[in-house]
Amino acid sequence: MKLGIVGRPKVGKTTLFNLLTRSHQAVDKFGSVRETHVGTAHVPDARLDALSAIFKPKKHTPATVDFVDVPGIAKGEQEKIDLAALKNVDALVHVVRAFDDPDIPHEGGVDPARDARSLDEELVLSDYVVLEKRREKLDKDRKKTKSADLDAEWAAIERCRPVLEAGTPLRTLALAPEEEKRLRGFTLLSLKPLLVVVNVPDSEAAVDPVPRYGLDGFAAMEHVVVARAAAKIEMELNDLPEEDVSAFLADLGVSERGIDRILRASYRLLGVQSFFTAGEDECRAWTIPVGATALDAAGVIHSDIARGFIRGEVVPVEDLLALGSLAECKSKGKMRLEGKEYVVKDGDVVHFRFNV
Ligand SMILES: Nc1nc2c(ncn2[C@@H]2O[C@H](COP(=O)(O)OP(=O)(O)OP(=O)(O)O)[C@@H](O)[C@H]2O)c(=O)[nH]1
Ligand SMILES: [Mg+2]
Repeated sequence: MKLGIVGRPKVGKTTLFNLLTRSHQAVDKFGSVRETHVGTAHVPDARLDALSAIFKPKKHTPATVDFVDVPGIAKGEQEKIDLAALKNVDALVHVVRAFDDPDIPHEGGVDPARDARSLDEELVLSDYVVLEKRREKLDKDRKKTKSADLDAEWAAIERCRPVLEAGTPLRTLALAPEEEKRLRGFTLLSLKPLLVVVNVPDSEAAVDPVPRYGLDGFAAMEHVVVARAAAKIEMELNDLPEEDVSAFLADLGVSERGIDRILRASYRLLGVQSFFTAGEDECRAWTIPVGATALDAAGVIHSDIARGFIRGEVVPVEDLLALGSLAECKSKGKMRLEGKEYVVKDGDVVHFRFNV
């Protein structure tokens, strides 16, 4: 899973990237370093930590999410977007600035809702340009050769065109799988699910409920989730010893760390969840779409396991943590044997039996 961090200049994108991936990329008030960063976040999961406390495995492997942090997109500079870096991202994280800092001017003043809307316009324009280029080429090709493939691609592009011309993001369009397939090769930014992260001032790190910042309309859109972070102060927590972090958070009155909140929101946005494998060798969290079957889950671990699938031995993680061992779960009737079609639940601990 990979997410691209985008936004206006100097809104805290790289700060959020550092927070999520525990990196130390330079963030700075004035300089404009146009750099793209890539990094990996470990998805925090207390259930996996508790499994490792029981099994004391040689390896403890959290789920991961990759992040790409691209340079700021100034107003009207949609053509400078680093499309190559965003090519394969599953979703975009749009950082909007709600913190005020007189040293860091922000074009037009701080206004998260306006920024959210106007960046969307930039994404729409980027997609329009990408598709228009392709359409011109297709038009020529279709005059030379008759091909069902080219026709299908043309139809998919024609479906998007009026939507983009109306200034509407493609994520609002319910594309048929066939259309989606035809468009997959292009980096269509407004088609990606969107996580809007409001970068709030420190004073609001713990304010509940979070001030809405006029983003309700956004939050109500399909394939959009709004979350908040106090990126700078939360990033600084990365460098504190773990035992000081809880005390610090309690002082701030914050119940959930920014990284937890953002990654949870990303999971929700992308419709994914975790299942676990647990044993003395390794305790590991895996990411699968909500609704994935046992066979799909087996395939995420290894194609051989899917190929030779016999059955899954499934225990809900809560039962395993409460009873303390798989043997205990088995004797108390908490372990179920499930076939290929079983729909895996969030937090299932699964052991696959297979034969290849
Ligand atoms: N007060 C405050 N300052 C922040 C916050 N987040 C970022 N900053 C500051 O804003 C400045 C820019 O932060 P960056 O993370 O580099 O912003 P960016 O969006 O990556 O900037 P560009 O990549 O240059 O567009 C730095 O001085 C940060 O310390 C925040 O939550 N609160
Ligand atoms: Mg940056």
